[in-house]
Amino acid sequence: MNLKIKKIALALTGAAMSLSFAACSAGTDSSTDPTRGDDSTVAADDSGYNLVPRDSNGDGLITLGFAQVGAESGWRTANTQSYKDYFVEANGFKLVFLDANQDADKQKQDVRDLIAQGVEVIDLAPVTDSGWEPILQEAKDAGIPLIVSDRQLSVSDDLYLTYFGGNMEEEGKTAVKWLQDYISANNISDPINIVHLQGTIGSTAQKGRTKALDDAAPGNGWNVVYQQTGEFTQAKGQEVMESFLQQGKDFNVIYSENDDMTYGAIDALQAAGKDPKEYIIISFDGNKSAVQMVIDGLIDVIAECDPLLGPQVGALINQAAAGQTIAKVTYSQEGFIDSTNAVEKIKTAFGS
Ligand code: GYE
Repeated sequence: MNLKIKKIALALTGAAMSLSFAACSAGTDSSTDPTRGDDSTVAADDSGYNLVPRDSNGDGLITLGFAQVGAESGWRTANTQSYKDYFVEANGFKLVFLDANQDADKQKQDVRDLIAQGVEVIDLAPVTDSGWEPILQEAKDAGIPLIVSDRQLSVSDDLYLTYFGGNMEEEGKTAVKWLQDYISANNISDPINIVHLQGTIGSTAQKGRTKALDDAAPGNGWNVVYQQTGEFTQAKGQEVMESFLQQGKDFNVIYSENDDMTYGAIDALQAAGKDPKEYIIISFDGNKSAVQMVIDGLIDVIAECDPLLGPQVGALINQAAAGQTIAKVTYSQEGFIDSTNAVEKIKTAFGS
């Protein structure tokens, strides 16, 4: 039997939900005028990495080779579009776009292809975080600066120029703190049994969000009754949820590491004749349709993750090209969306 704790729970006030965010400001300035191609503008960063983007072929544009993860989610579609919109000639760029189709091995070949093509800067949004040292060293040896975006890497930081994107563990902590606050504000004493849909295993988006829940569950007395990857896709999220439902254990919370898997999980619940409103549903990203589901009471909270990185990465490239030292790591500004702010948040939500 489901515990239906959500049904008895009261809406939280904004005050009870005030969380502190560890996000740093991007601090970028797209108005910077790059001094492209002038060797005097090289600035070494703290790690000793001293390659900066430049117009090495003198065509007046910087060619960015973007090694993208794939097209698995609404977040990803919005992320790709933001690069395609920003990295255009009118902004001083050319874009070479390669899609790894969520395949970590293919993506390593993609980066090698970008090096062979002689692009002037590489942006790598890594599928997974490991095995990158040789390829990053090859880019460095070829004199091509490399930016890591969206997901981080477990490599020494003297192998890349900068990281720009979300702080995945902080996003997970935001979600976990929301659940703690919700439980205490509503005096919920029932056991908390969590279904955990994970993202692509080995991506820092999965590792950080999973770590936050795994770290918090024992101390809070929460049981994670199912934990499996849904690979950040709606279809897989639905399939995994269907198999959990068939196994028949009780649960009252769903912690789903992106909106697309959440849509799939909700479809699976409904197909099994269950009412999603009777579960506490926690999601990540903040697509417009997911924010609408918060307004409709289907999703309870979304830990935000900003996909619109193109202009912000562009500003960092321009700053580095102008010889300014840029931070090794810059995290996006991120919060959460629940019933207290969804009506406001939907006005600026990304995607459809
Ligand atoms: O949350 C998910 C996507 O790496 C932050 O990847 C990104 C994640 C995002 O497929 O929807």
